[in-house]
Amino acid sequence: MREFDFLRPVVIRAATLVLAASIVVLFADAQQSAPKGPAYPQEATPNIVVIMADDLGYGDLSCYGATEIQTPHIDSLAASGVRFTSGYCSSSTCTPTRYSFITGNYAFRTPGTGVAPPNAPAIIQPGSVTIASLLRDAGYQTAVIGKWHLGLGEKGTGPNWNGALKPGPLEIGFHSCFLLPTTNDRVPQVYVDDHRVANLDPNDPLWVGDKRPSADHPTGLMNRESLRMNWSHGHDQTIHNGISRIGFYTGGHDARFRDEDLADKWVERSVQFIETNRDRPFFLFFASHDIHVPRVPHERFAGKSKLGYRGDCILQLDWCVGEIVATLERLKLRDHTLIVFCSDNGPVMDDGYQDLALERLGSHRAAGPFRGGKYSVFEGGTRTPFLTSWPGQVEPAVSDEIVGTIDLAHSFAALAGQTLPAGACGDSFNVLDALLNKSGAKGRDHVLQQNNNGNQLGLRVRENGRDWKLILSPNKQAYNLVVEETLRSTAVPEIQLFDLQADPGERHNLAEQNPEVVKRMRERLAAIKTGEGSRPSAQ
Ligand code: NG6
Ligand code: CA
Repeated sequence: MREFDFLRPVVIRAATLVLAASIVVLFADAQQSAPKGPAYPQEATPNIVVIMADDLGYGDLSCYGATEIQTPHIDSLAASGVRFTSGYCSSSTCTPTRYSFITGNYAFRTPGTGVAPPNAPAIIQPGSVTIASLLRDAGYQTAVIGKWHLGLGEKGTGPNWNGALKPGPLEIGFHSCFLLPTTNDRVPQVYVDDHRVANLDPNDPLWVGDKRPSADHPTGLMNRESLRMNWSHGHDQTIHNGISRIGFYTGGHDARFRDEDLADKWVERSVQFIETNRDRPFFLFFASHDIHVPRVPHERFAGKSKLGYRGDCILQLDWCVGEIVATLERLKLRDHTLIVFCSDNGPVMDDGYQDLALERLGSHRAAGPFRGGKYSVFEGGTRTPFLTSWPGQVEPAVSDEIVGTIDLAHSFAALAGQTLPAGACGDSFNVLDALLNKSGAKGRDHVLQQNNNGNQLGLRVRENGRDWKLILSPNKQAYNLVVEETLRSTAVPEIQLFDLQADPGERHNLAEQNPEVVKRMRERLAAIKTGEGSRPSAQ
């Protein structure tokens, strides 16, 4: 009866039995007139929390086989639910994966959905059907907290950093947002609270640009010896918190955050959101910046892993998951909440800073058994940790069904009793039963993987007990190295075909021996590319 807690002080102050009795009557009345429950049956509309990690690889968690690092909170989430071994994000970089997660459409269909620069305008147009708008229309309170990286502001002008920052998440279905606007390595290092930069002093306006603003503006290029974390490629522009970034900015000093505090802030705001909405269905997109560069964990995690800053940030991410789960438990919401844990792309070691990720790697294999990582359409780029947990509703299991972040829009809509408007979320499959591990439930029969701008595509097809993987690289160039190597583009054959069961590490190109399979898969890929969407009409 927590909704009547506010009556307690009144009861204590009640001096007479008469008053106490009248409160009892009032209380009974309130119970009588209270709605019988939310508009949707409790069982059918759990709260939904999507925790999306940044650049976390298949092999980065102890529940996925890592031995050099322990992730107890994420492991217990896995033990309480389904651990997918074929869970995907749709791209091997951030912006396109997030675009397709939010819209249910493959990013390659929409030009301009590659990694967004600091002053990018909103990439998803106001009024679009999104995972958030679908759940909002089903009666959910919706919020995104953490990394956005899908642009803010009008086309043509981009973000109005000193005014109203819109359109953005609030114009596409989120009731509230608290954001890192792009990435922690892109300027500016400020929080966005709904439509405003938080704590911005109007007398110290924020300027963001891609040209050095003045001759005396310190940069990582000119002041390298002053940096606390050196850059290795890119990241040599404006310096903040002793670390140089991508892009330039001035002003907004009161608004600037410390990198060390980001994780705590996401958790603090998420706990507030959950507490505020404890009595109604909510959807929280918890978009962690961990373990993206620059990897700057809070002091209490620094040096706590064997793997250097990269490992320390994994510990920090694990802590965040533990805090969210603990909050749900404290509020007795755990059995009424579906949690999905995923990543936005595969792992990378040196992504532009000398943070010893490669040097401290030891025997850790961030992409697990897979080849490639971030930027790649080998499995390591898009096959990532993927967990679902809903105690009492989802039987714990390990599942090899194929599911992806792009499917969450349609699957959650189904969970909340919404039908998709015509033409919406055209690449999002309803794999709800597979996500909930219903007996005999099937996931996808194929999954498409793209690189940042979609000029390299991979297609995995599961047919007759086989898992074929086709990779088309029209430019014959790709970031297709194993993740333990230094990132660079190399020459690759235009057509590659792998048998994922026999060769999960994608080492043996079978294209020449299997022309029929290549032909069939190319036709299938062409059909997915040219159609408006790829969801079968039966879905
Ligand atoms: C690249 C950056 C990389 C990272 C990536 C986006 C350089 C040299 N590299 O351009 O550091 O920021 O973009 O990462 O600048 S993502 O996870 O948000 O997609
Ligand atoms: Ca990422």
